[in-house]
Amino acid sequence: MHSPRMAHSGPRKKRPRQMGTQMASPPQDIKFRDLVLFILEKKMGSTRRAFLMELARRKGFRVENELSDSVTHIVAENNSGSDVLQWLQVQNRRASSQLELLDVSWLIECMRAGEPVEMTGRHQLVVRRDPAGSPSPEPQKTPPPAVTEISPYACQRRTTLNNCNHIFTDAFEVLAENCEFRENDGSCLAFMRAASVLKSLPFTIISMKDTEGIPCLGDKVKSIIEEIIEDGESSEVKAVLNDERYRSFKLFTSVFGVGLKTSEKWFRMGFRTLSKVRSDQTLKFTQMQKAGFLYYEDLVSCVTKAEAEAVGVLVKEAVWAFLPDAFVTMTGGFRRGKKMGHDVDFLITSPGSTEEEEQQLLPKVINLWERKGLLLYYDLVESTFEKLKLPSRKVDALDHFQKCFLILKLHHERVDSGKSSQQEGKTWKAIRVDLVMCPYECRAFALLGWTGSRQFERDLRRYATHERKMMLDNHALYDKTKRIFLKAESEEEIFAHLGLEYIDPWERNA
Ligand code: DCT
Ligand code: MG
Repeated sequence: MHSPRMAHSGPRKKRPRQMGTQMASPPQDIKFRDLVLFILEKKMGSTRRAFLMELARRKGFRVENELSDSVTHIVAENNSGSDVLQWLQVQNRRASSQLELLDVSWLIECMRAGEPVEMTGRHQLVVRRDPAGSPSPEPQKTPPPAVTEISPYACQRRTTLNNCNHIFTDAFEVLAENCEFRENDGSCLAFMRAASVLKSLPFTIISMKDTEGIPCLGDKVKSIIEEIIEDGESSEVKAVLNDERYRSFKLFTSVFGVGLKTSEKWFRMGFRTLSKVRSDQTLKFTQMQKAGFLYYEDLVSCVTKAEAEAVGVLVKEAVWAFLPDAFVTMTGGFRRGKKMGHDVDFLITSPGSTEEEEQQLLPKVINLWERKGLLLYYDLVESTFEKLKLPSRKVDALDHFQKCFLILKLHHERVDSGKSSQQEGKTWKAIRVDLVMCPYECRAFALLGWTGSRQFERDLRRYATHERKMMLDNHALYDKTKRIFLKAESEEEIFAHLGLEYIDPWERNA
């Protein structure tokens, strides 16, 4: 559970860090006379103990060097209640109801609050068993709930679509995008990680105190959070939203087929609007960009869940016409429970087909749609997949499966719940669809990879590399220590190989 939050009051200024341990502390005024603390060195170590003692004294707590009779609170780290009781016994001191046995987390919360905080079950050390021959311990206290430390890896957090920190995550996403447009990868990643961790929180940040202990929030990020808490907005975000380069890039990249390079070019040439770009006679457009302009209105209006389902029916009809045993799974954002998407992603795999049948499927499907007049654009990318190749080391690597990026014509009558944003007289909507064909043995890895989110995938790979000495990509998982490929039939098995708790797709909206 989260500690009670206080309204943020004081002016925004950087507090001086008061953490030096080198200087001997001058005598401090004792503010809280009812408490006399003693910090146990056992398992904590003398350096950390000295640091905590000094910090607590600075904050006005009375901290004893020795265990005297006046001590009311014993603070320990990595010790159970029984451990502390045993230690007390050696010191010839009896446990009593006057003596509180507390975990260091209580002291740390007091340090943050600048005053004693309430002692709850999670702070109080539990005496599990009566140590042989020891005096009867105090009645058992309620066991602490599992410590909920937030992992710096998105794959160890559950992130549903219930984002209660939109006001912050929207800001960081704008800043991340701006950094991406300026090819400032380091800052881009920092802002994306900040947005991602805030999305996983079960509470709204309302004061800076709430940000304590949350990973991935650097000083820069914190100063922006502080500004939003106090002013309701960030001046930096406001400036970015008004920035010419940001606005132009945002506009240009909203066209299917236009990436950073093209945006940069158009921006340098002085273009600021799409209509000027479109009507320019000197510019050359790729097939993809031509399709992007042609179906621009439909494609920017996003795909609804009902439209995605209707596309799913189309895809299954076509795939099963050629490979009746194939599995067709909707992946991407819709598998994570999103109600809207920029495209619809499908993973196709067939247990019974030969390599050649597998390779022929997507061309056949495209051909069928072409004959039916449903194909508005397609780009078929042939597989470059090699079975024995090690997984890629890159966290953002593309995979090597055969795939097809399409724009399909979806007739309104095929969409359940009636009309999608209909234009006068137009009976269909252009929809972006990605189809991926993968060998049956790879299906769990491909499904995990294509379900996203991108941040979740990046952190899965980063976690595999840095915490497990393994390599994970959309095709396979390789254990570098054992030098073997780890097989998996399901996503659950991949999480298990990685030693991770299973995270359901709707909890991967990192
Ligand atoms: N992906 C991948 N390799 C790619 C492209 C995507 O592994 N070359 C993964 C990452 C997320 C997932 O596939 C789906 O990608 P998108 O459709 O881009 O993202 P989305 O989460 O479905 O979001 P949107 O709603 O915008 O489609
Ligand atoms: Mg998608």
